[in-house]
Amino acid sequence: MDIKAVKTTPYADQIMGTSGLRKKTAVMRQPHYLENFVQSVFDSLDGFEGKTLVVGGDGRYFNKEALQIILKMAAANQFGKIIVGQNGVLSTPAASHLIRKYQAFGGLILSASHNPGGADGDFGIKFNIHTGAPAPQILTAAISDRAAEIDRYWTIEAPDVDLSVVGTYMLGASEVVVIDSVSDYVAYMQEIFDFSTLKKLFQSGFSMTFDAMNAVTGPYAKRLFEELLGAPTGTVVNAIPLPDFGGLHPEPNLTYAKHLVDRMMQPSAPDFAAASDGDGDRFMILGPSFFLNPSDALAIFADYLDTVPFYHGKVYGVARSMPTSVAVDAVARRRSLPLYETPTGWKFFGNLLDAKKIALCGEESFGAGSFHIREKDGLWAVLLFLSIMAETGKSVSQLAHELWHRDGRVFCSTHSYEGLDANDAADLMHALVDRLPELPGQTIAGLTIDQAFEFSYDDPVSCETTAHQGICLYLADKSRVVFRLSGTGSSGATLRVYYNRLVQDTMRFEADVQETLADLITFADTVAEISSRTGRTAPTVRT
Ligand code: G16
Repeated sequence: MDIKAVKTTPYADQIMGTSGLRKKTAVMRQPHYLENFVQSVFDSLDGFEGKTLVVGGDGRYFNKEALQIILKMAAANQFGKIIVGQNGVLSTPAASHLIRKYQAFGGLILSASHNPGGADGDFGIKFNIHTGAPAPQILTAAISDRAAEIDRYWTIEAPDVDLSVVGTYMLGASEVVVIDSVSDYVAYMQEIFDFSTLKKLFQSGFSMTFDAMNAVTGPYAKRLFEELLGAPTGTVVNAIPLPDFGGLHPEPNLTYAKHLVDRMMQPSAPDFAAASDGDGDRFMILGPSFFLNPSDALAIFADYLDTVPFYHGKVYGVARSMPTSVAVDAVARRRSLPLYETPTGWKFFGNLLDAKKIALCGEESFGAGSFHIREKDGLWAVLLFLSIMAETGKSVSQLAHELWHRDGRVFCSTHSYEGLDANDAADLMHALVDRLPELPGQTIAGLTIDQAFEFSYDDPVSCETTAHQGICLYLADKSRVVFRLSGTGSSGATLRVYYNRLVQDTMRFEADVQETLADLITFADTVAEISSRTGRTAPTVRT
């Protein structure tokens, strides 16, 4: 085998964010850019020679070319076996599952998740460790440090591997195993959920739309819902993964999946609708004329997880990211479950899941998951919700109302200001941090601040501390406003402002979310000077 060292020079911007390295596709395609990052990952790991690496991506533009580069580098770096999804495609949850199932050393997942794709869109790459979890903070820091000084990478001279045909190929001394992208994951879902009960749901005339948003979940959803559960052909829409997602922004929320939301507001709406994102780890759930907030979905999952036999006796505890609404906290209290509050980013749940401190975790950003893998899992969330509906006979709206009547309704919303000037956004955050000591006790825009602090997380398993994870302002009525900068954008900055208010008065449960939060929204604009500092009078996305 002709292994060669290629000389290179570092790029200054290979710093991993909330979920791996995400950049404009054109940035990723610069000479040696991807190679530098991949070699920095390998150089930051120990003892992988002869072991297995799982590789795949969400099929976006540049996926195939990037995979061939990675396969050759993995062979040159002496991985023994490389498992890759057919045509280079693996959803993020499927990749996490494969790492665990085949006891791989780790995996490289190519995706910029919910970010748009195409030549002018975004591309991303992340490394997941042997548990299937995203690389922890300590490793991502080491990778970025290595990338800042890298001067060579290893590759081999070899023809491209044919990824279109399932089979085993040799690449230098390494075995490349091309597998069906869908089968292992679908078989695992059949282990977790009772497919005969779910099949009966569809046989009873239950109607559903699943919008794959021209992204990776199409083939998985077709196999699950149409082939195995007997939902009619056409239940899965936008089912063919396209390199540019057909121009759709593959982020299931009220703004970017508006076409689905509009459909669910029609009298002809099906009983249930769901959508997933670019790499299949997010979910959005709707009922007829009803949007289920992801924080409420997490609370419902916590209430009903143990009705699924796979989880009997294993609901150890639950976790949510700090900006996620406190709806799940009430369920945890009611059911005497330990509750953990982590920073934004799935990597913070890994230790809690491994240590069996939690069975379930989730985020306001349309993510939920359990110990079945170590990533959030959009299709699992949809199957779990369908299982709960089958078990209880209740609709999406009924399950949400049941939750509100038990625990009160937590009105919550995330406002994202996308594409801000990075300096303006950083200045806004710094100015707010500087004022934190003086804020408690002040009344601003009619609301009195009770507590003001920056969120810091002490991992109870690794004992590591992660500071500066968002600014929290608690008001006298226990409402909460959180400010943080997104770590998943590829240019400029995105400011996220998270609103949270618990309402116990049942007469107010049907109120409009934004109206219910209006005074908090005015408060946030005033205290953080959002409009004057950014020039924006409204967010880009409200969820
Ligand atoms: C990623 C992370 C999530 C996080 C989300 C938003 O999701 O895995 O944990 O909540 O980004 O992060 P941010 O607010 O920093 O943009 P995904 O689906 O993009 O991988």
